[in-house]
Amino acid sequence: MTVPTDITIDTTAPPAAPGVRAAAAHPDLILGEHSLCPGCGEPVALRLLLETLQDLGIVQRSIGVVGHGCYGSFVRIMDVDVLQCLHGRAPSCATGIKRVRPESVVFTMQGDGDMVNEGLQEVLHSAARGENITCVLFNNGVFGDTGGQQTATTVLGQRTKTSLDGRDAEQHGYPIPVADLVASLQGSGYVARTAVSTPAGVAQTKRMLRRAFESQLAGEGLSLVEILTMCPTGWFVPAAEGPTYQGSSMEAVYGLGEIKAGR
Ligand SMILES: Cc1ncc(C[n+]2csc(CCOP(=O)(O)OP(=O)(O)O)c2C)c(N)n1
Ligand code: SF4
Ligand SMILES: [Mg+2]
Repeated sequence: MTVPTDITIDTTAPPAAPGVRAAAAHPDLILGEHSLCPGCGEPVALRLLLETLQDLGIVQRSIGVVGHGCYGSFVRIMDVDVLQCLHGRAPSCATGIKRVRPESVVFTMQGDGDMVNEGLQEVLHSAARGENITCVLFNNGVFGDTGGQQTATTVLGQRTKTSLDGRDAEQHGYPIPVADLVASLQGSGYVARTAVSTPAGVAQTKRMLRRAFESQLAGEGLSLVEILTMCPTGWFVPAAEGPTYQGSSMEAVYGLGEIKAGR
């Protein structure tokens, strides 16, 4: 991916009223175009995440820790301090940053392959320790970046590159509901599962992200927002059918809503 150099700023646009951020066609904290597939849900989730930091006025003290997956290319277009660490290790790196710089607002951005396959112990131990960080999971039920293989969150019956006839419990085991696991630990503060497949889901995701960061600001322990994101490429469905497919598969199985609010 190349970083665009021809970004223009409209200096003729009227300023927003004090304390009100103008609705921007292009989010302030995204520098240029992403390189992900048409119909991918991850750019939508990224925008909501960055808008939340802006809405809360915490951009300057926010530090993101990014895992490895298709969203990894966002580090080049995010106008927020970020570091990228080894697969699945983002919660541990975030722990270190937050402990050294407690005044910072620290978040992770991980996929299901990264968080639930490659680094499940990292997020669980961080939650058990009550680390005051916010973990954001982009869950599409596949290793999107490497071609759509099954992950630990793939739901039963879901077709992936390594489960062409659909995930089968006897052969592949059962999916891991990571948000529920994190919520069950005493050190977690706020935990929610949401989706970006509908306008209502987008609005709900924004509210939940805000509550998660407010929880961190209140020092309640680890907060986690699991965002179900479309991966039409990895699901073998046309881009336009991604939201419907997600609604009938992952959303139907996992269910959406707040799982834990405050401890
Ligand atoms: C230790 C290690 N394991 C696996 C890989 C390959 N790998 C890189 S990105 C990725 C997919 C990550 O999937 P996910 O976090 O779900 O992100 P998505 O692409 O679906 O957004 C994998 C398996 C690797 N590079 N190194
Ligand atoms: S493979 Fe899936 S997760 Fe990756 S960019 Fe394409 S749609 Fe998005
Ligand atoms: Mg994934």
